[in-house]
Amino acid sequence: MLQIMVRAWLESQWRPAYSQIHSCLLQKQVKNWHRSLSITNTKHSKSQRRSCKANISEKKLSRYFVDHRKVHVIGGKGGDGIACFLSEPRKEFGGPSGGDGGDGGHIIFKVDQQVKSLAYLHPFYRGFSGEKGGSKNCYGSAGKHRYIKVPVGTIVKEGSNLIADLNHHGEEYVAVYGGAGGKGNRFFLANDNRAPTTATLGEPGQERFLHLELKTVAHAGMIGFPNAGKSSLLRAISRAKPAVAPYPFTTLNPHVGIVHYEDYEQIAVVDIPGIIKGAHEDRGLGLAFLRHIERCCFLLFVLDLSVADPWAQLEALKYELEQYKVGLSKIPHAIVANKFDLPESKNNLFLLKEQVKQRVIPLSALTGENLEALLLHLRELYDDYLKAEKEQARKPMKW
Ligand SMILES: Nc1nc2c(ncn2[C@@H]2O[C@H](COP(=O)(O)OP(=O)(O)OP(=O)(O)O)[C@@H](O)[C@H]2O)c(=O)[nH]1
Ligand SMILES: [Mg+2]
Repeated sequence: MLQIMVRAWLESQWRPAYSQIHSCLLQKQVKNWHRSLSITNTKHSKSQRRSCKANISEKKLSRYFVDHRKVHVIGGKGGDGIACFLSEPRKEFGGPSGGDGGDGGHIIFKVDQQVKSLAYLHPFYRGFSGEKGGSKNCYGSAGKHRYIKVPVGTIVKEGSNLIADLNHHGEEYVAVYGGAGGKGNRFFLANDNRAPTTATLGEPGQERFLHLELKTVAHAGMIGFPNAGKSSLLRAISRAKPAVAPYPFTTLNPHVGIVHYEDYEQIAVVDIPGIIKGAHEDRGLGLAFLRHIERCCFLLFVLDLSVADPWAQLEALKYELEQYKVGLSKIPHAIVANKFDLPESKNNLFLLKEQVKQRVIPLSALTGENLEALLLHLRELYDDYLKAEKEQARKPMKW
């Protein structure tokens, strides 16, 4: 009602000659008046605003995404035992009554699926110490255990020895034990020594220098040359939003996307930065990122059909994988020929099929052409993986 009155008043003020020029302005004014006058509508207009998260740039993301860290950990020190004697009315010589110190707290790595990187880990952790013992045989309380959250897929190494492989949410690994608490003089009471004055100190906690590495856990890993369209493909089949641009090395960090199927099965696909010929000699971004596909159950080789000799890309990729880890290129895989929408791709596909014996899936991540074939093949690979795990009585990785 108020709005109508305001509008009528404004319209009476302004002559129709100006109305065309000022109609926009007028509407804005009315809107603003209306906003300042109506509280409920202001609230409503705020809620209409889209609250979408701004994408973090790849360079910024590199700061947050840390996949290896050196950590120095020391367990909590045990509390000291004390030496004292009880003496109270009617019990003047009550005997030794020094209590034991509490044990120091451990430091425990605990897997949390909400944590995605090792960036939040500090270089040094010290466990909580136990309290020292008290008089009247009171024991000191033990130090609390300190939990450090790590992402799924973290491996813990000491020197070159692998000591823990943390793969499931909630899994724990005791990195260092806290020291044992010292003994109070009550502990040393014996028949031949009725008044011991000995009490021992708490032991220091265990100390270790550990190296944590994150190996992203996903079912499928996408491998390809820079600009082959890996990120575009991940955007097309999942809700992940890796950056896409027409220059090489757009992707600088691994990105995981989840492909959903009608029967609620979910397949995790990881897109890692592009690999070039000679990456094992540290060319391009090197092979360090291959640690993120080491655990993948199957691979997707993404080839760019618009370049001449796309099979040379495939051979180079397989060679680089073998240089990183023998046998890595032989795990189950699919060959995806991207950019099928481009005119030169038709002929290249024909030549590629002649060179490669395996099935090639031509598709276009840009137009979405033939994506269903990839999704179906991905599911076949996933079902084979489930079957193999079942036969070996192992728990398959589920998302
Ligand atoms: N015509 C056409 N262009 C595509 C297709 N897929 C990707 N592109 C383009 O290719 C360029 C590179 O795509 P990206 O998805 O960033 O490639 P990438 O493999 O992730 O590259 P890096 O992150 O550098 O390794 C972009 O300009 C895309 O628009 C496709 O199917 N057809
Ligand atoms: Mg990319």
